[in-house]
Amino acid sequence: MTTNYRFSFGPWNIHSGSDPFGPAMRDEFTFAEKLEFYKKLGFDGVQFHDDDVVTSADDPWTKQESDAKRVRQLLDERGLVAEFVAPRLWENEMGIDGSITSNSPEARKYTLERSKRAVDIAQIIGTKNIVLWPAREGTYMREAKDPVASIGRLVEWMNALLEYNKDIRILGEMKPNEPMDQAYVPTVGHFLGLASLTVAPSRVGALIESAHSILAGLDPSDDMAYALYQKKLWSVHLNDQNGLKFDEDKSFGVVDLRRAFNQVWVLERNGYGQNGEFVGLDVKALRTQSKEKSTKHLSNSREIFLKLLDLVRSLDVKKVEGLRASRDYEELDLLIVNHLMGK
Ligand code: GLO
Ligand code: MG
Repeated sequence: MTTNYRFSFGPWNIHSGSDPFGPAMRDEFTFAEKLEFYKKLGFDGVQFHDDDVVTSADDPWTKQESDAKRVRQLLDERGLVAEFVAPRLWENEMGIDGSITSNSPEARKYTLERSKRAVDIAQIIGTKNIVLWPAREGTYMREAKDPVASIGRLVEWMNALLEYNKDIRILGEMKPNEPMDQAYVPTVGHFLGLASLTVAPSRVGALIESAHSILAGLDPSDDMAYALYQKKLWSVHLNDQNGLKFDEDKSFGVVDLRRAFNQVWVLERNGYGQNGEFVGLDVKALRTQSKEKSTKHLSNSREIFLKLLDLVRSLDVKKVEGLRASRDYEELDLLIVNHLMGK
């Protein structure tokens, strides 16, 4: 069965170019303008934070509900679908020291209430997927929190949401660092270990971002394979990363083509996308781009994915198997590199 891949990104992936060291370099497109780009660039899925959907996640529920219904209408009118909602727990001052793992009972209460509203928002805009990127669930210094209690709090948070709505699925998007020095659940392996301790392990899976695996010193395609084997790879954030530095969110494949090829290979060969999973691209336009040219990172990433897909599909599998059997990995190296070079 040939997979017809569907692509997604979030409104934050079209942005004004500010970074921790300098202000915006281009005007922000409005949300309505951003929505118009999706189909034009070849995308069908929209990823959301809770407050990408509603004006403020702290507004009274009646206001949030009408905002969410309006967004649902905008999506329906454009033939777009919501892929997931992620509560943006790391920007509110309540989450200054983490949200789920905060030492403050008040902050944890806020977090749970807000997360339940994110579930309600997801229901209105038509998705069952709740993404947990636990941005500040870690420490800058080890002594700041109780590390064992923190793991328990993450499980309790998942249990509360899984019980709150029996239809939702939780997708953990793990990242080893940034903004924190050390995250408590740094990799997909750690997260899927916790998934099995929840009240509904079958509704807990993963979203794997290439850069996050790389920052953990791991190969993204192997991380994806680990989740695929468990039938728990429910979304991806493809992008690229030049070594172990800050999360660069470069266009997919622009740093290491072979590493990107291997991600497409593992996805394609294991039926990713056949149950409606999206190919998400969590990429950022370079700060130097002009406003008119600030969506190229999205179309380029999609194009690179599709070209690598052609290469995966045209690779001589028999040859690969023969070289595996004869353990001639030097020849296999050359085969792959030649294939990537179109030789
Ligand atoms: C940052 C993450 C972030 C998430 C997004 C959705 O490193 O990749 O962009 O993907 O907030 O959870
Ligand atoms: Mg991401």
